[in-house]
Amino acid sequence: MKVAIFTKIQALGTRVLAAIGLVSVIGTQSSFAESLAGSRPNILIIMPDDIGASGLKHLGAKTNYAEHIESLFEKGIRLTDFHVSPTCAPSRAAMLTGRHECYAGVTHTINLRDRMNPEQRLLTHVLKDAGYTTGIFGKWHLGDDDAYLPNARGFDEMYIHGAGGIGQNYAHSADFPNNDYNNPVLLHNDKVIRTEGYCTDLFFDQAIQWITQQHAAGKPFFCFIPTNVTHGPHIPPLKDDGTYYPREEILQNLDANVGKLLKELEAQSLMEDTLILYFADNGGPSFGRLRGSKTSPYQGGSRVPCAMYWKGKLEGGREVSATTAHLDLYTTFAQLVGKVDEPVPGGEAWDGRNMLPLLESADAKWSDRDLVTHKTRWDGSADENQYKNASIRHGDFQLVWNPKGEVELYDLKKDLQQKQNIAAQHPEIVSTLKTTYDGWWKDVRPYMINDELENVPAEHKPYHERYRKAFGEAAYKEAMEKMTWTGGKPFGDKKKKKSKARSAHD
Ligand SMILES: [Ca+2]
Repeated sequence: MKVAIFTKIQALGTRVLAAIGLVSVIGTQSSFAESLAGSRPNILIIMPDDIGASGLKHLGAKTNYAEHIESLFEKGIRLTDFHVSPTCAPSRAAMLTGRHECYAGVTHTINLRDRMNPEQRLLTHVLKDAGYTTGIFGKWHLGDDDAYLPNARGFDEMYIHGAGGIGQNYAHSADFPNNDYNNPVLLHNDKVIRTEGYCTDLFFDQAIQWITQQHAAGKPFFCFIPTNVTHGPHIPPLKDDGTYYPREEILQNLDANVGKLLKELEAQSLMEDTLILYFADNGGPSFGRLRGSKTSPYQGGSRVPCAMYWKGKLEGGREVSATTAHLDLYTTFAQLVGKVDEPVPGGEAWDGRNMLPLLESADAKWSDRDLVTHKTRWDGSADENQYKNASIRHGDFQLVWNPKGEVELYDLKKDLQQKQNIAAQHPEIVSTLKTTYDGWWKDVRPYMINDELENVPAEHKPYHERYRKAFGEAAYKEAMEKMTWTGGKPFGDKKKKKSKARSAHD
């Protein structure tokens, strides 16, 4: 069956590639080494929010706030053309489903359009079927109602904040009222809990405790740590004297937590049995290397640092320049944990692939692929936005529809920063890529189940209801009176209005 899956991917890839005439390298089944398939390591993903290349000296950061994170890139495999979605909820949906996020109905980060289709089979289900135990510590952002929470979506353990960030308060996407990065109220499985400590410390400490328990019980685990930092507002840890550390401490604190986790894995002799992934959830600071950032259809919106470290198993310090993506993790992990019969979600040329061959061998062949990016988050109808803030990649070429809907073409091999629009010189490539994109849109459009929702209430805040039920009406009323838009201190209190602050970390 394993052969059948690979053969299907290759056949699809070959057919599409041949059709558009942009073939560069085509892999064959016989060239794939498969020594990692079925090796069943623990899997650990650290995915900070909006972090981009912050703190990473090898990608141009001027100051080193991230020595432990950087060490993963030094000791592990660096994927230099790894892509995620341009914003938060979409990236999570694509990673968990192995397909573009629109197939899961996720077309926004708020407005109930961040709710991942509850019918969808997820990566967590694959892993659980393979005997893994699964835990999430941090930011979920794929629906706040009970039926959408991680515990209902294949996670055995859940220790999370609500909505898209601690303290967020949109009409249909709200965290616990007046929540803060320091001493946050969190949802721990079926309990609403008050905590003491800084959010990132809490998420990592809980993850370490959980990992220790799983290890003691002899269970292979999937541990997902999607932190809310470094998304805005940028609220740093609180000192004992009631003042705050500098804003840079947010990243230093994150790095210290990564260091603490790595040290703990080493102490428990888990390093040789654990595949560790680190990547940003969407585009962010790139120090001028890439055009655009979060929400952008250009490379800066989706191309993010990604390291994969597995002590003794993956060749350290090697770069993988093949075009890879978060939507490859579903099928890659299915193979890794021995679920070799797991169907490839979708199975189209624009869907996820098994990237194990790239991890196993520097000589692995990897055919060019169709990779679609869309900002989503549109106002108005989906169809009005088919050709806005979108792009399709194949090989070195990326076709972009800018915010005005104008067509641009870039050769990334010659022009990674996307300064030279060569659409006029290559009408045949524009036409071929557009045809593929149109096929993708036609295929995915019926899956956008959260667009055109009917009878949407003016407000919908499940975390407010949980707070009220847990702590009573008086406590809820008090929290509501104190709450600012951001819900955070000190920046929320000072601004008293919607914050548009973006990460300024370098
Ligand atoms: Ca994000």
